[in-house]
Amino acid sequence: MTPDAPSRRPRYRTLFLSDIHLGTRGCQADMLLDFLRSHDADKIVLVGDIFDGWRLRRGWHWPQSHNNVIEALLAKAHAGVPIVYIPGNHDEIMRSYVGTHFGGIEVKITHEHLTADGRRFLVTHGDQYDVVVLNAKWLAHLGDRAYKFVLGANTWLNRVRRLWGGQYWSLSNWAKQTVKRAVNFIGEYESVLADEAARGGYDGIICGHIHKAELTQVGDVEYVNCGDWVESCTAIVELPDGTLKLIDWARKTRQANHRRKLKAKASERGALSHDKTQDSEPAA
Ligand SMILES: [Mn+2]
Repeated sequence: MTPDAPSRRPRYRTLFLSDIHLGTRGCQADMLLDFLRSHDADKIVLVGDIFDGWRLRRGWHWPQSHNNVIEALLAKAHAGVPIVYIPGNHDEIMRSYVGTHFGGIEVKITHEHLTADGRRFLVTHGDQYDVVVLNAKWLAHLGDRAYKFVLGANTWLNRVRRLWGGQYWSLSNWAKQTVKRAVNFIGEYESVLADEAARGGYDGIICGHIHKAELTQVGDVEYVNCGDWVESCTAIVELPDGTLKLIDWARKTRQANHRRKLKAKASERGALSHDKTQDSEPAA
């Protein structure tokens, strides 16, 4: 091993991951493991729906690769990387642990992230805004206190639903059923979350929940969505200078595989033409 080998790997200031959905068949744990192996960061923020408690209740699906993801994260925490865990609606059971630390992991309901270049971001899973998205038009006319009341009532209603054994009603799942509705929903969601950041005087918001990675400017604030590890395999990283970047790991993996195939084909062709030259040589 050469002494400079580890420094060739990019080191990020922060890594943001959301909607991993461990415990479901859709979770692409191997892709995430591959990603975690090649991405080191000084801090990791888990932005909700890390495991899927709802799905686990209906049927146990927990292969070794899902354990490996947990182990990889715990190993990073053990090595001194601070991890912030913000529960989402699927792992809302973790909301009972808000304010606690375990194995170097801090559980928080929301988090304020300060980038290296001094920008303030509100970090939240985002499910609590489903109700605002659904009722955006008339909620816009409400005052601040009424708005907060509606948000609180939504959380409370979902808690009651859980006590009765019902599922969290997900607006994003409902919206995804038709393309038109999904497009409208994504736009509404982005503007509601951007509004929330502006309301709190933040420079931007980092969220998840709708499984649609994004890094864009909405009005005066930056809207950043981590995406997911079910459909798209995406993450948000912060570079040492504070720049936020969206990584599409599925696409990067596809491109790397394609390059490898081309290389293999080229060397095969090279070997073939080499054989031919040898063939054309007069036999001794
Ligand atoms: Mn969610």
